[in-house]
Amino acid sequence: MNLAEKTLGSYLGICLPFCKSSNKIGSSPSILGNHSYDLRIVLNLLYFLRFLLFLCFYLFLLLLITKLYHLYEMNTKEIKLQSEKNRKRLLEVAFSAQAAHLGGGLSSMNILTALYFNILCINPSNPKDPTRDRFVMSKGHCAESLYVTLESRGFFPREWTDSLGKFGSILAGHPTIDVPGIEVNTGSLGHGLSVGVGMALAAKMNQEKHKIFVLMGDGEQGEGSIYEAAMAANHYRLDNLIAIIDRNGLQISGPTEDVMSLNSIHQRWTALGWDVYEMNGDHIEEILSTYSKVNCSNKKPHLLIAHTTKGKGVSFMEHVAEWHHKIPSKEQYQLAIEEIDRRIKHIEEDLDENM
Ligand SMILES: Cc1ncc(C[n+]2csc(CCOP(=O)(O)OP(=O)(O)O)c2C)c(N)n1
Ligand SMILES: [Mg+2]
Repeated sequence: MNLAEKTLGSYLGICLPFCKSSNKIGSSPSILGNHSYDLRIVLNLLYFLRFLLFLCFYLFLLLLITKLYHLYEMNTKEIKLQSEKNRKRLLEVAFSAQAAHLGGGLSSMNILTALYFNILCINPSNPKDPTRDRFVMSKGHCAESLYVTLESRGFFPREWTDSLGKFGSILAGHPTIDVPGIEVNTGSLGHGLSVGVGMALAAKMNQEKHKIFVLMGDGEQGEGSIYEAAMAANHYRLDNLIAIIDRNGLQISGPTEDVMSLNSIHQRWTALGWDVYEMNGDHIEEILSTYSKVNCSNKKPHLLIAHTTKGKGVSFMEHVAEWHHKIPSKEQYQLAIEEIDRRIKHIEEDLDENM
């Protein structure tokens, strides 16, 4: 055996753990006989080719994973962009109607966009599809944020949202079932979860696979009926029910802890038998990754506590209680739009670069 064969043999021995006889190449002439060097070289070449083939396969896998991750990232950025566009639209319709709940609408915008553009299984061209996931906007005072989300997802035309606050508009100040995509009339706080429990129980009884999502406010947590619903959800093991609390720390008149302290929402709901998660609701990535951990067959209802910022996305509205229901002046409105436009431009440029 010459040096070249030895080197190639040991090289293949190291690089080809999957080649059963690679460690014997070049060191055991008995396998092939003494005068079969040519055959051995052919065999070595074949092993080498096999090595190349595996290498290509691994490289291809790596490429595929990178591509999928890139697609995931793009998807997240596109949802972020949509959320910013919806924030802008919310301000437009609020300013034109001279009415809206901006603070809580802005804090829940990322949650709504993540739900409607990624999580919910829905069909805007067939809003009553029996297999659809159900969404209940229990914090119904933030109707305008739901309307702009439904508009952007194609449930109804832009003109409907433009008519908000005008005589004869189909869109009322609180959600009603007259509007395609809206499942329940809400606005009186504390009722959404009870309705959601009923929907989840009905789905279980009918052996239907859809899920029920309920979005509540943190101030809303002062409503006692929520805890009756929470107990029933645990009793009936409604693992098809996902409740979300927009934990923005403020309610109508000030901090939730001053108005009616909540202490640990996490411990409270865990004690009620729920499967509880906490996430940064201002981050689309975290909303999506937290939701991906939810196991909808663990016999427990799920609660996602979304830590958010009331007034998120408009600096002068953030963490300020009065923006719960206040409408900006013309100057404030322009400032807010400029701020959101800057972010939209930034995300769009980022998306263009990565195309
Ligand atoms: C039963 C009931 N009581 C009072 C109100 C008046 N109200 C409207 S919004 C609101 C505060 C809600 O605060 P929160 O749940 O924290 O909502 P967000 O901060 O997300 O806007 C109150 C008390 C109501 N809509 N329903
Ligand atoms: Mg709140």
